[in-house]
Amino acid sequence: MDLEVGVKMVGRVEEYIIKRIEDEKAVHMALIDPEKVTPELAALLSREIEASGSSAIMIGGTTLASVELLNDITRAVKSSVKIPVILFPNNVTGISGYADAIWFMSLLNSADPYFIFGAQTLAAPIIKRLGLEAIPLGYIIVGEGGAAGVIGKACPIPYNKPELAAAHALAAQFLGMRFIYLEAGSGASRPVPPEMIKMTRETVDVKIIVGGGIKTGAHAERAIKAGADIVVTGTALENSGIEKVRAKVAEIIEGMRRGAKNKFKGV
Ligand code: 1GP
Repeated sequence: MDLEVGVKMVGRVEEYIIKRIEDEKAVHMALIDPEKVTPELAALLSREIEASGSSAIMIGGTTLASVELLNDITRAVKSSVKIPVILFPNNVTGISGYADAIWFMSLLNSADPYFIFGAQTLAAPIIKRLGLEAIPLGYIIVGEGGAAGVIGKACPIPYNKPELAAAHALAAQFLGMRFIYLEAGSGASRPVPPEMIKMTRETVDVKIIVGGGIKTGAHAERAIKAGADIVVTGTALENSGIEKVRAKVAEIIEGMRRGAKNKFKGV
């Protein structure tokens, strides 16, 4: 049964993401950490990333505290590419009016209410005032968790407890969130295991994003094959440098395409 909903909740960037997932079965997003690049480098990198077929640029970093720095980087990226620029905030300082949208995220397995609903309450009026599209996202930290786990005071879900990740994701879906992010932590030595992605996929209907420690086409292939809709890479692109970033994104996207052709086979 279709229901008429009075308020239009889904904005242009989200519609674009959903369309690309429907068309391509696997979407790549590149993460740029404002603390690791200059505006000039961010502009060059994002052009290369767009040219190699990535669907969006995400901007954020776990220890980011300078709105000025974020604004400089976001402005440089936004003026360099046509694909959407989506903020990936670590705190209320992760908001910039130069972006197209923001992942409006709650760290579901934090022990600190600030990261579940506190920062969001402070941020919401700013986001509205800036006219940013807010895309609701349940953020779940698993495995090593990295710096995001420490800063966000997460209780990371062990890799051998996929049912806990799936239960968190289902609770998020019941709360109305439209995306789930399984996060292993930036630079994680082991990406989110396929079994955890698969169980989450079998449990929820919302879109699943996977990131943290995805460094190769084979890693990306495994994540998509297990049921991820979106793969995010940051560290692998940073480490490639400007000369090799185009080839690295292409390798990851090729892996994702292979994964999309073999979805759910032999996971
Ligand atoms: C971190 O999931 C993202 O929040 C990306 O992780 O830097 O390991 O690619 P990497």
